[in-house]
Amino acid sequence: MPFSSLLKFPPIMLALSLFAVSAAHGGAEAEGSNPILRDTFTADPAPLVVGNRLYLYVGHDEARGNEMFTMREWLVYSTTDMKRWRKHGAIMNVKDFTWAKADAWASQVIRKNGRYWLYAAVEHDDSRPGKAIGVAVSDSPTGPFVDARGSALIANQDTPKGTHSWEDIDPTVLTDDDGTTWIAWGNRQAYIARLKPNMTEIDGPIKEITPPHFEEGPWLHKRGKLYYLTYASLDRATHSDERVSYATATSLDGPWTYRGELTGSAVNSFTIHPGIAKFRGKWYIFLHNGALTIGDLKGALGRRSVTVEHLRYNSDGTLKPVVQTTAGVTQPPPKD
Ligand code: FUB
Repeated sequence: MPFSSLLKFPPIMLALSLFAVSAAHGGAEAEGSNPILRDTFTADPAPLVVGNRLYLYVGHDEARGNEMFTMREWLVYSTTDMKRWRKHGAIMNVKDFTWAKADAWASQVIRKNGRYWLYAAVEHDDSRPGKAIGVAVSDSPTGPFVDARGSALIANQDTPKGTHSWEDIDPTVLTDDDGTTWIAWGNRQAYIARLKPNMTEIDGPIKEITPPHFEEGPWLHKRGKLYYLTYASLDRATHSDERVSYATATSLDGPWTYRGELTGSAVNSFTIHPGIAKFRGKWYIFLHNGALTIGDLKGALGRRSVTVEHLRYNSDGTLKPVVQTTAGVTQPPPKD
């Protein structure tokens, strides 16, 4: 809002609107503290840096009562300073994939050839039962996105050795230095494949790359010559909620070397879902938890909220443990 328009409002209204902003961040907490998005419940964060702006794609958690996940659409927010977040609204509804019947689950958007490509997990209709991955495209990072092929890019039947019908979820996409784009995804089984340059077809075989304790939510990124596969893990022998673990490789094809756990579990949430980006020279890891209350709706399995923490590397390329905090990135990274 420009300063000139503020002059139209009497002082009491100005005071109330400033209070609303500060109340939205919990009063005493610094702007940008965790959870970073507080206007609604959000999950499965997927950052994308475009110039001086970081876009954050999320699923919209709308569960009521004890519903598990009620997710119909994907939303996008953006920031230039990692403190103040601008809401851009919905970029696509699951109904826009006409072959899908429900579940706007985890997504990621990448930019290629000047366009923005959204890869997203949904529930396929009964013609190809099970979870599936769709691809949509837009000329703007804030959408709207439209289905780019009119059918699933990956359906349950494309991974016949998988153990269950919801294994084909949570796509993550990475364009390598040679220009080829790869997609990885999975639940309990993790897969990777190359995409054709048109971004809407798989190119060649689908390879299974399941690392130890892999549950879901893979995220691919590269730093220097090293590739990272960061994911929601569940060591059923010791934990009842997901944590984040990671593996590294010198080639996307593998072999992947397991590097252990990166985080503990999220507050009040069975799931945790990593998304990683380098922005203005610093590395960040986005996660979600169930800590937020909005009105009379308490955080829960299906009412999650996105958070962010600093991501730090050791000199050998391994990652330093990430502690989930309320201050998040409003504080400098911890000293070693
Ligand atoms: O948000 C729905 C599902 O929960 C995602 O696809 C998983 O990664 C988990 O966060």
